[in-house]
Amino acid sequence: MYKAGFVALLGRPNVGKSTLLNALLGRKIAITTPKPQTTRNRIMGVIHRPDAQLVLVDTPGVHKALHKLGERMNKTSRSASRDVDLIWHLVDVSRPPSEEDQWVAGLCRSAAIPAWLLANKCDLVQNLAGRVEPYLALAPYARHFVVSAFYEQGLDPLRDAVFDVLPEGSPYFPEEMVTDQSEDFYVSEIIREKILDATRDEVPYAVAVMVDERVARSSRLTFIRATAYVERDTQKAIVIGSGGRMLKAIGQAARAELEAYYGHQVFLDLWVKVRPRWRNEDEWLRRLGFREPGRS
Ligand SMILES: Nc1nc2c(ncn2[C@@H]2O[C@H](COP(=O)(O)OP(=O)(O)OP(=O)(O)O)[C@@H](O)[C@H]2O)c(=O)[nH]1
Ligand SMILES: [Mg+2]
Repeated sequence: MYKAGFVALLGRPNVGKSTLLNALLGRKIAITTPKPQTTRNRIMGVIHRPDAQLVLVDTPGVHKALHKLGERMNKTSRSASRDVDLIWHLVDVSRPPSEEDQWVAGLCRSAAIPAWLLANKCDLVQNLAGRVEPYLALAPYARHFVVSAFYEQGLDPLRDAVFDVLPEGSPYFPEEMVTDQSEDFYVSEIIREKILDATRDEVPYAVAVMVDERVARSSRLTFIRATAYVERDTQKAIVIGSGGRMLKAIGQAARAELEAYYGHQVFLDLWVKVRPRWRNEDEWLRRLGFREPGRS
């Protein structure tokens, strides 16, 4: 009997959804940073077993949207919650529930799909039961698991439990497929991750990265030209830094990770440009992979 199914990772920003996705897959497909609202798109990761296929769906953190980008991100999470067999509501158990956690609980309820509570970052707390209780009060979750995605604690029971409940069915994706994201998207995300790591305040939220060109110049060298867009000249000056030092450091960090990914040399030609108010621009959001808003 073959089993296959989808599980959506839902939660407020920064609780560790993408870290958990990477940990369960055993490789990095989604970027993670200490800054909230890191993930902007739905990212699928596929785990293959001889008798089963589990499709994990990482989503943007549910938050109070301040512009169209935020609205599209929330909508992405909302619609991802409807098309799955199971929802994992991830929480940061080292912090008390917030209004955003209540919204996520509401999403789980309205999706009418079974949901489990995943109490993440358990490595940060002592009195676990006391910390989990307020979260369990948010919604009648069928089960709950205490995990540390970062330190990979508690993942085996979770894995066993989820493969147990997968519905019978044929595989959704071919055996070699690990993620649905394109190569250019992955490359742009690695660059964005390095920009998020290097900047603070409003800059991380105002950055979008697009790959303009990516070619294998030889079997040992990939050439990539990419542009980081920000909304203001002041943000551009921050990303470039004095004497271009910040941009150079960002480029070096991204190149090092891309070289490890490709297993050969990468030449990264990284530019910074201003695109005022792109976070409210439909055409731009479409280019970044967001569909036009429907009525749902
Ligand atoms: N101590 C600790 N830190 C964790 C754990 N899981 C994730 N983190 C950290 O929490 C931060 C946020 O992790 P992400 O995986 O990016 O969180 P996310 O829920 O995907 O965030 P968004 O994409 O913004 O919604 C990162 O700095 C992670 O290293 C954990 O189990 N323990
Ligand atoms: Mg994320």
